[in-house]
Amino acid sequence: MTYLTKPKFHHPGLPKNTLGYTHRDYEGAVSTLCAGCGHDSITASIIQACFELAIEPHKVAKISGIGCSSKTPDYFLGNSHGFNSVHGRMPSVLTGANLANRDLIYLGVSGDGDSASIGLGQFAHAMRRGVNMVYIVENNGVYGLTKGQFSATADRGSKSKRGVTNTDSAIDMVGIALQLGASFVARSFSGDKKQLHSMLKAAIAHKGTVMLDVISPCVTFNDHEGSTKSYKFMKDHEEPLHDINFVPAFQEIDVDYDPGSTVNVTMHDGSALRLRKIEEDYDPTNKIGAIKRIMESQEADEVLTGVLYVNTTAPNFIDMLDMTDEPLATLPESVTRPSRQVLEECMEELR
Ligand SMILES: Cc1ncc(C[n+]2csc(CCOP(=O)(O)OP(=O)(O)O)c2C)c(N)n1
Ligand code: SF4
Ligand SMILES: [Mg+2]
Repeated sequence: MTYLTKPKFHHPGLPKNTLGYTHRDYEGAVSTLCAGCGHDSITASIIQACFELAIEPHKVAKISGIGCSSKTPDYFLGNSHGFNSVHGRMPSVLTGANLANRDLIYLGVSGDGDSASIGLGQFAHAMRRGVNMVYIVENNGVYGLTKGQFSATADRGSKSKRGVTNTDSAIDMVGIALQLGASFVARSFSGDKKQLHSMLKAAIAHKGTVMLDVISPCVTFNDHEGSTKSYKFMKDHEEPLHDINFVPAFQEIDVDYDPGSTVNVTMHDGSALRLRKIEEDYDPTNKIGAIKRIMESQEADEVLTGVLYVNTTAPNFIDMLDMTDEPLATLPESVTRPSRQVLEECMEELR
């Protein structure tokens, strides 16, 4: 089986990555979301990150649920595999695909309603199993597609556009992802392009479960006074932990860094994640410290962003199951199908 997608013919002057692809090769259909929707900025960052990382588009599988956020895989990586599943069920479809073909890069794209409301059970089990994927929650605190009902990530006391106050407490996606066992947990803001873009590149390089909570304002139903997921609220309350710099493995890592002011994390593929500290004492490899800092930020009404936790040695789902090196999807039938004799022996045991 050959995997190479031929770069399409584009204007010869367009910049190319190390594989010869242009930015256009990573784009998708034209977005039908509302102008100014945060989700479109996340789409743009995914396209840019994949272009810069020189990923083969056909080596990516985009899986989503239902919602405006879950529509977005149509707007990026038009040459990749994609499956738009059922509301809240993206994790089980992604897990199944992962079992069948361990060689793909899995991007799970979801919304706060999709993951924290109807899909919370599925989300939890995907996190605790260590499924190899980049799970992105495009978090706007509402069900955008069904016209602005509160989701389970809406903060207690925040107001809907119609003036209703939310009385339930919010689920913090990064807090629960950490407790459930994700090995790379981060939060960003769709309006913070520089941070999101570097974070996405590091997330794709990570082997294991990545959970990215990206605050992504819904300009139509949740961008007003009293919302805690609006552009204005985020501009006023975002509290970045560090400046993120990512150096891919194929680039020579020759930039010096000062260990006093920078945390350096070597990723599985040899690439480097450099976190220049804004907060002196923050250590992204300390899970207990991360949970404590997240809880402190909730108390202080801040929205903490950055790579909150990374563990490059955590076991992942596929390795724990001791799967074959060759993906099940490409093994020949002679290997995957039991012979008649084996089936008869099984039947005999059941008699
Ligand atoms: C089983 C099921 N229940 C309810 C719905 C209706 N529904 C469609 S999208 C949605 C919420 C989407 O919210 P979110 O995941 O936050 O995505 P957003 O549109 O905000 O990006 C709901 C309740 C559905 N499609 N399927
Ligand atoms: S309704 Fe909200 S989430 Fe949906 S496309 Fe419009 S702005 Fe985006
Ligand atoms: Mg939503």
